[in-house]
Amino acid sequence: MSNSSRILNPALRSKIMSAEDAAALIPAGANVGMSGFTGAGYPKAVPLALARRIEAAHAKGEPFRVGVWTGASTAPELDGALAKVNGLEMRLPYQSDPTCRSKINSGAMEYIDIHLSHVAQFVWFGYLGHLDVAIVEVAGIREDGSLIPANSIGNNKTWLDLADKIIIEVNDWVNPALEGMHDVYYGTRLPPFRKPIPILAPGDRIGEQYFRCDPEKIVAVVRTDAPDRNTPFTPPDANSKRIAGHILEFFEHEVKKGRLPHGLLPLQSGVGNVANAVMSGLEDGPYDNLTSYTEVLQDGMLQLIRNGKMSLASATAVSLSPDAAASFNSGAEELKKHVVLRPQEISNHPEVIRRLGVIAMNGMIEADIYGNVNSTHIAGTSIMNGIGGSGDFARNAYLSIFMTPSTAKNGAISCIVPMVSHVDHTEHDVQVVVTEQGLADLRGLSPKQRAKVMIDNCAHPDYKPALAEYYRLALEKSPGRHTPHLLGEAFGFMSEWKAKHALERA
Ligand code: 0RQ
Repeated sequence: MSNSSRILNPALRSKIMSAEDAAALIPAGANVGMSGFTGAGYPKAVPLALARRIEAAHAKGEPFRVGVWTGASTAPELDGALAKVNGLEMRLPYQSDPTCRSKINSGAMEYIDIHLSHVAQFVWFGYLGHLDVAIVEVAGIREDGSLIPANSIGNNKTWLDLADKIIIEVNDWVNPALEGMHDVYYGTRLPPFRKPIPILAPGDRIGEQYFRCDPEKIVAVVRTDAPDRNTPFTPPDANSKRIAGHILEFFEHEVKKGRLPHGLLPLQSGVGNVANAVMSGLEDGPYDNLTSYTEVLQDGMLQLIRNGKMSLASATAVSLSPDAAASFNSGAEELKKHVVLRPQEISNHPEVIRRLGVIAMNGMIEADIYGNVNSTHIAGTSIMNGIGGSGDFARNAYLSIFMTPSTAKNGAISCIVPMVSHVDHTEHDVQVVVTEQGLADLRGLSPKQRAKVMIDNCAHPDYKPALAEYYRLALEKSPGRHTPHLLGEAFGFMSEWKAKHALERA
């Protein structure tokens, strides 16, 4: 299908222009809501043109920065390009771009890390200020001006509803057969007028296939033909396979105990090596008719659908390797029976997650001996990516699992620590911790009982003696014995490893 036949509304066809002309419509200081979620469905041309405009303004000594709000992480053409030219005043919610990360950590730009289910409602509540411009990638524009979503939905509905001006990118690369996969819910209201979200099963459709959009607000339509940024697939390494093995054994145990049904419960899983290893493990496992209620559909889940092991996946975006993306694109027609893409405030909605009884599996940076989890900060001060949807799922899940290799940086740092240097998920939201060493089932345990299981089952043998010694001393000298700690020493313990790591790197 050519771009012109993707733009069926005559009034909007007359607004087709270059990315440069569209970027010229964005004023300095604007808050810009952009589409994009884990490298899928982000605008490919206008952010790059905006970055060039900002660079030119800076060369003339004119200040020019914007606030950028998205669904989640995007790509070098968006976050990377704008961060590189110091064009970002404020960025929210989740990012994973190296340039953006280094600007945030050097203090050159502001970043707000927000639960992904909170973003849209915070904008509606007026917590984040006014949204001036929306830039949204779509698969096509229908005759009546409604928009066919692309490979992610994220916060696009909110951006289109609330922005003063809208720039639409129509991407020819997206398979038009995607039409019908989306479910855009228009039933959300502001308190006190909210109603239950009527999703009773992961595949329930409660909304519309298209974005409604006031054509009067659309100031530019830009044509593109460019693939999403897809992360190459790396086969699971030995540690990921071991972590996956512990989780699958645990599932079997839970089914035997009658705490999980035979088809398990809807799965949520992050992206990356470990998540893919768990999904590969499920392929050979005894479970059929699996479902997921998750944020992103990654390679492993797509494979489970293809093999008939997973009947339904609900997400807000795809996050695929180039091969899987090609397969997703070509198979869109068939996949529509098995995949629903929703706005992120619905894919990550606490009410639905709690009702469906989701099994949440997320990565982390470190956990402490009492089960508090740090997902976002290195050594307590530098951001890695952000909390993403992990908090939406962890707090409301039927079973909340966090996983990591037991050490980082070639063994120089233990990921099991006395006290986490930053808390994203409190001990109350963490039920199971898994490393390649083993699995700590923290359910029903007091803090002191948890400490023993964490050290025994999850810590690396190189760090087990030091952790056990810390705990022994804390038990002896801590002023309170409910959650024994030696506040003066808890972080000193880590500083020692970090100093050792710095020495090794020097
Ligand atoms: O750094 O790349 O410089 O080597 O952290 O660690 O082991 O590659 O693991 O890619 O799975 O990421 C928590 C960041 C894990 C991710 C986190 C260093 C390590 C490496 C990455 P290098 P790995 P992963 C659904 C849910 C929050 C969002 C979320 C994340 C880098 O899972 O962002 O869960 N989670 N979303 O070397 C120092 C430690 C370290 C450490 C790891 N203890 N100390 N460095 N690293 N542990 C998905 C979405 O929301 C979209």
